[in-house]
Amino acid sequence: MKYRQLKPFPEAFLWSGSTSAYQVEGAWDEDGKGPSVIDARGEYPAGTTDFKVASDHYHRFAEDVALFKELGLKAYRFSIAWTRIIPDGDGEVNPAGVAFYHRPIDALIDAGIEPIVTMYHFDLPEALDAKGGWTSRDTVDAFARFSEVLFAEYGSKITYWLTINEQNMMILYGEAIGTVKPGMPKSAVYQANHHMMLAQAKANILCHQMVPGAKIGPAPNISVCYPATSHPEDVLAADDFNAIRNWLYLDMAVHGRYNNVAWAYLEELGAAPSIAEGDLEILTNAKPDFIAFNYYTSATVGRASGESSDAASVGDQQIVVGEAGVYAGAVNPYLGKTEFGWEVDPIGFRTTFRAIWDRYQLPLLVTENGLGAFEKLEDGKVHDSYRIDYLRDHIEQIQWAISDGVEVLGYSPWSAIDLVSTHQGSAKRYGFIYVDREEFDLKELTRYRKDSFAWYQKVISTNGADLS
Ligand code: BGP
Repeated sequence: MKYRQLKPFPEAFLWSGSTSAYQVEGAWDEDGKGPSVIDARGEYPAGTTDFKVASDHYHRFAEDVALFKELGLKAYRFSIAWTRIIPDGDGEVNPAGVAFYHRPIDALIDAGIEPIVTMYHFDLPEALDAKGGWTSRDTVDAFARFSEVLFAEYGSKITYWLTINEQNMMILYGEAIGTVKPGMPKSAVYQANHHMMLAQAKANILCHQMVPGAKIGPAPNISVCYPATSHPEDVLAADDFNAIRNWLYLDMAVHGRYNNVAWAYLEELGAAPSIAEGDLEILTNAKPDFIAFNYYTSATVGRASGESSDAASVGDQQIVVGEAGVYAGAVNPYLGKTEFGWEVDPIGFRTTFRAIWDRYQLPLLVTENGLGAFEKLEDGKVHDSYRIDYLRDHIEQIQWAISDGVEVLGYSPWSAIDLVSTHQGSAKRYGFIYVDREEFDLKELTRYRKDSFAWYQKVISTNGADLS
């Protein structure tokens, strides 16, 4: 439906930008930080580097926050590395790590920027992984304790908390991300998933007990899934994939129960997790204040033929990998693609807003959305008109969603500043700010404003009224 009159963005709309600790900070072993599974990730895609220096934000946060202020950000979403706070995940708290995060948080607050904290963004402490990681129930308690430290330490400064970034992607594409060991059986993967859900629920409950006024929510990657055709079996396959990819995670986070279709799928797979006494009570007692979600593109699937060839080889988090007998990944012929093969679907963004709002009626916060591209600095400039187009097209759809009656708290595009991509190293850039480094040559790591910087600055200063 098109409206002649669009509703404006709310006055308090959080125009934001996003990063995560391991992708932006560097200083991977400084000041007592322990190794995470990402640091320990042995194999990187050919030609890419690791996250040891990243964008060196750890040492340059003051300069970066000054740039965010100039950009006009109302909020900034970043993650706290568990391994800085508790280097081995469940042992001693590291005072230097705790002290560190006070500095960027204070700098943000001084700059009038609302800090939005992700508590866990893919970087599980390696020491916990060595003890079974999320397949062990002990990791649930370790996360709950970590969350207590965060709430006690930063609760007076942080209003918006995100529990776990893209839990669904860690489960579905964990081997590619580096959070699931190659060959781990599905039963173990979904037991780990159950434990993450419990950990999230415990953190949610603790947050409400410890920090009056704080708001906390999950942050999965949610995209509507289209059927490849109107064939009823394709429609059913899309419905299945929506349940397995999206609603499994949000039904649990919001209502504390397993989605019935997803549960039936897990039983069929022999991967239904064991649920201990008391788990369901914890899960239902957790009440998120909002739903955060990451959106890059929609997904399209068709019916599975039942052959193993339905399962494409490992893709990444935005390229659907089919599953034999369940659904087959399909290409949407109506959508263009980025240089990295991700389809671009702004209207799917609006449809996704509607779908989440319809199901849960909780305010929505977009915590990632953006365009990865190869970029070159020329005379100190990056002319990223393609990024401006991508972001404009998506911001327009937020306004359509708002006009549909969806409550939207804010928009945090990926990424505030260039950082190391999860899959393709430093060559794949997303930021408004260019960081001058190559894959293997760190150069000076000097910051430059891209064309999209001035554009987003104008968008924010007009509260979304001028997207030109
Ligand atoms: C999301 C992750 C981010 C980021 C982004 C872009 O799944 O939450 O950490 O990496 O995707 O992905 P990539 O870096 O692979 O292009």
